[in-house]
Amino acid sequence: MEQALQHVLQEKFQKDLKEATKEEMYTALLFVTKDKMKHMKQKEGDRKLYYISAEFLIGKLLSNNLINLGLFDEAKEVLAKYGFDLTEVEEVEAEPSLGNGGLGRLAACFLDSIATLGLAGDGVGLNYHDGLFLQKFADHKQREEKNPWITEESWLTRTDRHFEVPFQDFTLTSTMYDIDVPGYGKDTCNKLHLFDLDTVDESIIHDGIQFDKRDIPKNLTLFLYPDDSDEAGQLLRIYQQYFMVSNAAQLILKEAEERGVNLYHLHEHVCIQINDTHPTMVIPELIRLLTTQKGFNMDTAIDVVRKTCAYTNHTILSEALEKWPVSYLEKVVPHLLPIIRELDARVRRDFHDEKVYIIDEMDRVHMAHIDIHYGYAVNGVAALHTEILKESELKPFYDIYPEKFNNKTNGITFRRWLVHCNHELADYLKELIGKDFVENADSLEKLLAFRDDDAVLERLREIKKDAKLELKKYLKETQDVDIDENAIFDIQIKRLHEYKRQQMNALYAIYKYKEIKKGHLPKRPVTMIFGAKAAPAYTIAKDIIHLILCLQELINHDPEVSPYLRIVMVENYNVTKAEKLIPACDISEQISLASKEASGTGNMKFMLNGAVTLGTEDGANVEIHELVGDDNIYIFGEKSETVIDLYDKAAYNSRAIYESDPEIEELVDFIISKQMILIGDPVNLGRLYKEIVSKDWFMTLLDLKDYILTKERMLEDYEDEKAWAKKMLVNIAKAGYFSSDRTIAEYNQDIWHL
Ligand code: T68
Repeated sequence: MEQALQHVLQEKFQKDLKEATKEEMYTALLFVTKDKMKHMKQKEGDRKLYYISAEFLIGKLLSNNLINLGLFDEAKEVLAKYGFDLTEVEEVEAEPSLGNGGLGRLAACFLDSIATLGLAGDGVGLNYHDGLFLQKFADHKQREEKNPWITEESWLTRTDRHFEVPFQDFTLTSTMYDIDVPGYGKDTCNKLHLFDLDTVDESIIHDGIQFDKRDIPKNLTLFLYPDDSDEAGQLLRIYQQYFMVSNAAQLILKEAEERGVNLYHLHEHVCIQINDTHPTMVIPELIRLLTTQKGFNMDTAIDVVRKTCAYTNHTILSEALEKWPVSYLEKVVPHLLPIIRELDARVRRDFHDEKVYIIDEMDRVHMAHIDIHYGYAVNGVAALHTEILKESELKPFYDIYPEKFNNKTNGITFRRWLVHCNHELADYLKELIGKDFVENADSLEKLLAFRDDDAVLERLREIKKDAKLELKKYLKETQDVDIDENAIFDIQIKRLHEYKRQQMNALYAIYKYKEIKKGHLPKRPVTMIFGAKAAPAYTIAKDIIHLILCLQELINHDPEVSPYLRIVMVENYNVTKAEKLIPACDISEQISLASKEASGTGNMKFMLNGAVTLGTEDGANVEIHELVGDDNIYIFGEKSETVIDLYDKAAYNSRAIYESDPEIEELVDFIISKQMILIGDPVNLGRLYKEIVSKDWFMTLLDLKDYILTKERMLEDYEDEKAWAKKMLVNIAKAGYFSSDRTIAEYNQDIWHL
């Protein structure tokens, strides 16, 4: 390592290890690591997986690659010898923000696990130059800025693969870039293939993240999901999706032919996982290529494709289920329409239920319906979610194809979410139970033997305290905020969405503020930490951010209150910030309206790092609850059956709750109180107030009181330090089930058969 670094520094910068800057040292590490991976091959296998996804939220790669290659300790030592701190050197790396949230991060965890299990599987996606926008706060509001992450030297390697992608008005030539994906402790390496266009022009971006949405050759891979609130935005999304899948389909066929595969047996050698509906057009595209270029007839092409593709559903929110107007597809990819119409005609011939048609009476194409009819497997991402798909959202399909439906409860990679982000805890666990858990997550259960060991419990608390101190330092340096490491850290970090109910947590802050004002002081201070980006066109989500930022201003500057309660909204929440926040958390907020959060994966990361969940019976919280038992989780709120019933009967009435309960009324009214209006914008606060009182689509007021009571009980319980440390221990010990290695082993066993 020392020689290799020395060599790069000499060659590239004519410098010695002693003289290098942090930036140069980072580049040297990048080169050495990339060079090592260049010589690693993909494991040979009969069947190869292509995981197609519009998002891969991979995060920074240096440490993770070093860990997986077994080079981390050595690199750290060499750097230390020359006065460098690896953590600081890593700060140089820009985070590739190629995803929105859970779905994209899941894809990244999956790539890590696929490689670690030694399976042949590559990711396929797009190389967005600016990824997701950079969030800035100004006037207590979110501003969006561009977020370029590609530097001259990066993990991307330009390849000489190019494909022609035909659109209605022009044909574009793609370039494929690769990022290596090494498995932990393996000598093989998979790839993430990211397609791009050489003509993309970052200089067309102006005023934050504005650009001409119609200039496709210049804008196609500029941003991850640009604002799709208008027609131009939606058309751009279709351009992006088709570009992604046409490249994927051409790559898959080319690699199959290079491997000598008889395309009539494609399904025996290739498997395609469609991550949500964004890559659905790969189905008609493959059928088009097989019939127009490879001599297949329609029946055979459909049959082969059906046996090749599998689909994962990540949401039941109907607004997130893609339905493209036929007229839009006509404008962008008219050559796919005859195929889509043929697929629809076959469905109409076989089934007489319009709920399962592909093209509806409003002439919209239901992308998920294509996946379900013309794929061989459909999975949800947590037990409850899959049950809801089978019993309500996708029931008509489940009735037709019960054998296609299966559950794959999500997971997270322990390499990033424990070994990398929480060295101190990982090292201590290795000392206690051996290092086996890094690859064999179930062995974390060995920790249970220490549940009554005072020294172990004490050490777990110390480790938590250290992580809190680290976070305190980080927030001071990056955002100039002061927090108290002796406070309870209560954290909600995830995309801003009404169903995730950050607004309910904000109403708790109002409750606590008022209590403290009345002289009811908590035994120990509480620090409420939020991190969330709102989609640029999602008005109410932005209003909720405004509410939180105004509360932060009010509470942190009130000398009577701030010694007991603080609010911190972390700017530009991303993977890198998650890695700092999660180890420091005491209370993990997982408070979505039951039935709405398909799984959640943040809940798993927090648990693994010894936080205790405050949550509803939703998504994977249900499974966490089953694993840790009633004593080690705090569950509140209505259950999913009740919620679904309320929706079915249209029986929820937030105004009735508001008007009949003076305590709730007082909290909600505070949003538009004089003090708040003095700080904030009456338009935003007024709109949010009105939304909650007169609509409250995600039933905040329904669960508010139970939430407050449960959180108060949790704060009380925290004071029994030993009992709390035991809860931490049980959570860590039981987190093994949520390793993405387990999830991927199940995908392979039940769906992929690699
Ligand atoms: C998330 N979905 C689920 N979607 O919300 C979460 N959607 O419960 C689950 O744990 C996670 O997927 C992994 O399964 C998303 O993150 C998106 O980001 C998204 C993006 C574009 C369009 C629709």
